[in-house]
Amino acid sequence: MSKPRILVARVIFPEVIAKLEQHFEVEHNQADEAWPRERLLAKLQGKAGVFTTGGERIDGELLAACPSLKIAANMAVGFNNFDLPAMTAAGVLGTNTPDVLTETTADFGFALLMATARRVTESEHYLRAGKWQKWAYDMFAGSDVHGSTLGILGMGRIGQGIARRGAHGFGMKVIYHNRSRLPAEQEAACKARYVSKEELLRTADHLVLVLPYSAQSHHAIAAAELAQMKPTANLINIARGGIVDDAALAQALRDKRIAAAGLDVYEGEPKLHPDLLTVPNVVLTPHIASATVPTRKAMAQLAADNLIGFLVHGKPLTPLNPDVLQRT
Ligand code: 8YV
Repeated sequence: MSKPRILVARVIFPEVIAKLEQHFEVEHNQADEAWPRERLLAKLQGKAGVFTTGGERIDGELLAACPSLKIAANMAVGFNNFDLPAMTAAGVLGTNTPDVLTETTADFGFALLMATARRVTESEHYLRAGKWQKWAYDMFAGSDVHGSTLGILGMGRIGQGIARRGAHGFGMKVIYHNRSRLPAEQEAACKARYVSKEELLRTADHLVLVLPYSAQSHHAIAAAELAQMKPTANLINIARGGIVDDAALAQALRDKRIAAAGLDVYEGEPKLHPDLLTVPNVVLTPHIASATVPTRKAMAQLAADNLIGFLVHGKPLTPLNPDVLQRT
């Protein structure tokens, strides 16, 4: 019997390709660049599965053009690149990679928070530019992390990981806002108190965004929300571009409406709003919150195991629209 055919849309670990090749006939994008949409659609013809990395949009148009497709396996916990209702309607399964990246991503949230609060990159640029000539009482004086108020918007697994680090590691007072309140034992584990979004904005010293992107969370932080924050507050976004209105944020940073920001994700990435590149009080990283070697390997393995689980054994590990399973 011939093996099912799958497409791997981006370069990934050779050992993961080797594993997939045991079960599938694999076509693998080996170029540095993502395929343009038209090329992706052409490559998907006759494929039963696609390994995506979060950058490939799986929507009604693609599904109509690629009727052989049965599963899209995202190497990411976020799946805003999937039109899940359209996938469910077309009988196409979507899978993501939860859990395996939680602690690594929470670590990075904290790294960005610390770097932003203590002006790490701004001071390094100053030093590298040869500008460090003398001591000054206020040179790169930032904000304290220990004992401050940590605000978290979006309290899923990663949000709770950040809360635990803040509460137990840095003695921070943790407040959060989420679509729904956590059960009491989960709140206790990360010493977090549920507050309204308005209170969160008004009282957080460090506000970390960890909510999924959707039409509802689009520009959840825009000019009006930034105006409610303390002028001494720092904003950290490790969630998705589009949750923050980047133009409004750049303006708020320029006007010192808030102290600083640490950003890993951007509207329209990998392009950035040009003003973010010119304001000094922002730490910028290129969407690397989950990027440690072990975690990226675990994510790739889980995406591959979802393809194998579903197409070979009929049992994906982390399905997003399990309704499809009942129908197949
Ligand atoms: C990935 C992410 O880097 O998991 C997510 O949702 O944003 C990141 O971990 C990215 O999507 C590449 O797969």
